[in-house]
Amino acid sequence: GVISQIGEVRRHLQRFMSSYQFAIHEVETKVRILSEEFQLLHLYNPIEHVTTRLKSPESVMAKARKRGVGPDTEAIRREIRDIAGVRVVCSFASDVYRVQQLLCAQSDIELIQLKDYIAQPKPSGYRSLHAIVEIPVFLSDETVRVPVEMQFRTIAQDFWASLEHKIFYKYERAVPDQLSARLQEAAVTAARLDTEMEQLSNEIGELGDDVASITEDTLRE
Ligand code: 0O2
Repeated sequence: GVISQIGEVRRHLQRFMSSYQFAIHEVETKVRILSEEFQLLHLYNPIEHVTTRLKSPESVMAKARKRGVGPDTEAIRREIRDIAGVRVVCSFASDVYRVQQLLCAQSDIELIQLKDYIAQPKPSGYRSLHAIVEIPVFLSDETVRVPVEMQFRTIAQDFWASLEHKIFYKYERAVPDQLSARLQEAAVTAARLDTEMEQLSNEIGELGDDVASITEDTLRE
């Protein structure tokens, strides 16, 4: 009857959403392993912190509707690739690229798309490196390839983005011009701080050097 049909749809949706939660666990573990290994081996950790988020089924459906994607989970899996999100916040701008390269060089990760909003900031002033990756999730009866949206950014970029995000929602996406202009300026200031901090750390030496050579070694293998 209808009740059992509803039950089945619900189980299907639960299974679908849990594959994204599992993908988040996989990617988060990878980042944590890199982070702990750096700490152990090199007494330097390029990763400040990691956060994750899973889109709610409601906002997945809302996005699908907006994009004209049919309600079937296969189309959604194909078209909506930010259901699972992992954000990696690094100390320095160069670490952002190195950590992204190290992760995406892992043999079970496939890089689907890379968007460099650090080299080309968004009009808002937003800076981050975005990667859509696909990772296999091994379930009891099948293996599914699950897309995960990864954002790599510096502490300063993260600080800026979190405030901008709050303002954006507070004004319901219609931020007054003057405020937008100040946010853009603040983004430039944050970028300048990143450059200065990186130069300082390079001048002190040691920091970062190890990471650079490790990245090269790993990527050569
Ligand atoms: P939330 O609330 O963080 O989840 P799409 O995501 O496919 O609709 P696009 O252009 O492919 O659009 O994605 P994009 O712009 O590469 O990345 C989207 C995510 O990046 C956003 O997710 C934000 O997390 C972040 N982002 C992009 N632009 C900005 C910005 O100007 N300011 C801030 N603070 N964050 C930004 P969501 O789902 O939009 O929001």
